[in-house]
Order: sequence, then structure tokens, then C-alpha cells
Amino acid sequence: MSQSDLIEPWHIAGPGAIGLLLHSKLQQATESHLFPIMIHRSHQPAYDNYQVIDQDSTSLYPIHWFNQEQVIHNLIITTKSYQVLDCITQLIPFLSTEANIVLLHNGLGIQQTAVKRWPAFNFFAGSTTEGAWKSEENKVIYAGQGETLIGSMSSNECLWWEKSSLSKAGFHWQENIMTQLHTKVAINAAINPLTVLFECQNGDLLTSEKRFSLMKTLCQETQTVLAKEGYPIDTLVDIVTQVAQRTGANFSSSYQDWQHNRQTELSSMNGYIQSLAKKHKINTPVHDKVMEEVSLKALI
Ligand code: KPL
Repeated sequence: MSQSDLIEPWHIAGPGAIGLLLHSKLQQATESHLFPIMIHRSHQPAYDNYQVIDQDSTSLYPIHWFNQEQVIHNLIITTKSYQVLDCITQLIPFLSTEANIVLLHNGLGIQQTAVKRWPAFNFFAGSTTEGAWKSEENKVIYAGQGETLIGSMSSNECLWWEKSSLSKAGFHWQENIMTQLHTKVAINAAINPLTVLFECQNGDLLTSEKRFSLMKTLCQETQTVLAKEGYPIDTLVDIVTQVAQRTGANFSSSYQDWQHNRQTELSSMNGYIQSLAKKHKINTPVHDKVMEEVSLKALI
């Protein structure tokens, strides 16, 4: 991470629930000259503050919106995976030449494309288990505390991480973030499409023989593909079973996208596994069939 993290504010693109939650954490952690700046796609946001509501308190935060006049040295992107490349393209005129860019979306594939397309930027990838949703445009319900992990896509070091605004805001540095993200994508590829196909909660994948057996086959295919790619996971079925148990009452993010008529991020989950399979000339018939069936009911 270039040292501009210590002296320039972070910009956040994507004022969804996670974007606003991270904004609130950065704002709490930094001095006013480093307060984060929010970027709205339309550049005409309708609100200038928002509430974060958790179990025992409600806090109000002001928002400083990006007005296309500042140079962006540090950027966190919390949009959906399929919006990331367009988002960077639109911000190119405002980004400093060696900007730090943190990509914080579900799935994989987009991160690697971004690094190849814009080699001068310092790219970081991350993953968050924070649970938040919006009850209104500017009201965030903080439903479950989680962790936000960030790591570099080019080197494992970040010498001044402890002093950085991101660290002060409670984010954690993760060496080998790509290994972490491959395990996460393997879990998503086994759970997410099936919850859309069977219109069920995560835990319901464990209670029917048919669903569980499909989940197991997806895991086997993914394991073969990821081992070839250099990310071996020995016990994927066990890992996925534990996650489905732990998040049993959750509706997966893909299920929620489908329910709200939004595009899902399955192209960056199962689609990513399929693209690696193609590269290594491995057949993944169950991924292919599941994706074909999901695409008949949802925008993947
Ligand atoms: O990450 C998830 C998602 O829904 O995208 C899981 C782990 C499946 C939890 O719901």
C-alpha cells in the first residue's frame, strides 16, 4: 500500500449497506481531515447523513460526497462484482497514478482482470463477514458483527499497516488473501446457486438428500479445479457443511439478489470455477447444468 493511506482520505464507491458501514467505521477512526468521502454513481445523492442502527444504539453520520474536484489517492469499491470494472473506468480521470484500490466484492475473476488492465494501481482484495442491510436509503441496520480482511494482490507486505486508517477502523491485514478468497468462492459456488434453484435458506441444503448430493458434487468439481490452479482444499464438503449449518437461517446473497430482481454475482462464483476449468481442460458437468438452470430464472 503506498503511503498515501496515511495522509489522504479514503474514498468509498458504492453507498450500499456495507459501503456505508465501512464509511462509519473509517469516520469514527480518523481525524476530520482524513474523513472518508463517499462516491455516488449519479453524483446527485439525495441525503447528506445516514444512521447506523445496531442492537442497542443508533448513530448518525454526516456524508461528504465526492464532487469530482478531488484527486482520489485511496479507493474502496463496495459495488457488486459486475459493476467494478465500469466503476474504475469512470473514476480514471480522478485517480492518482499510483492509487491504492481495495476491491471488496463477492467472487473472483474481476480482481485479476483489474490488475491486468490497470497495472500502475496498487490493488488490494478483501472480504467481509459484516452483516448489514438497508431499511431505507440512508438507514443501515447493523445485523451482525463480522470481520473485514484485506490483503495485497501483489505482495504480502504492508509495512505501515498498523498506522493506516484501515487498520485503525478495525480492518485486518491478511497475508495470502487470494488463498482466502479461493476458499470463499468455493463455499459460495456450492451454496449460492442451489439456494436460488431450490428457493431455500442455506441450512435447507443439508436436509434433503437430493440437494446435499448436488452440493457434494459441486464441491468435488470445485476441488479438482482449484487444486489444478494451485489452491488445494482437502475437505471442502466439510467446510461447506459447517458454513451451511452456521448460516442455516440465512438466505444467501444470490437468493436475495434474485428475490429483489437484481443480477446475482454467480458469474464471479460458479462462473469463475467454470472459467478455470476451461483453462485446465477439466469437465464440470454439474456446474454447467446448475448454472444453466439458474440462468433460466435469474440474471447471473
Ligand atoms: O457468503 C455467503 C453468501 O450468501 O454470499 C454465504 C457464506 C453463503 C452465507 O450466506
